[in-house]
Amino acid sequence: MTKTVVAPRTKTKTKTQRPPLYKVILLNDDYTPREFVVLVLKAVFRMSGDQAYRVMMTAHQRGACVIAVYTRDVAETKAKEATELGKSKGYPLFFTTEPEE
Ligand code: TYC
Repeated sequence: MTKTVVAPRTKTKTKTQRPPLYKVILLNDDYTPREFVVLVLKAVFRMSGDQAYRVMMTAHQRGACVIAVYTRDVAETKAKEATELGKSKGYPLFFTTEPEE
């Protein structure tokens, strides 16, 4: 009887591990001036004036708006930084984070 020799698989498949992403969400409130929200979006999230205005208006009309997705650390730091900017002026402006499905 002849034996069939099967060569072992030698190729390794490398799977890139990507970190889970988190959404930063802007919440509407009745007190923060629109221009201030735009200013914060431009400063913290590096948006253009146009982008920032549209995001602000979406939150204003719908109650909330997803701004961007980042790794957990970056999302939490930016949300905190932006919320603190509002707080420093006495505004209730609030940014939160949520894991992306
Ligand atoms: N609703 C605020 C106003 O009428 C403006 C505003 C928009 C505040 C979006 C927060 O996330 C916000 N002055």
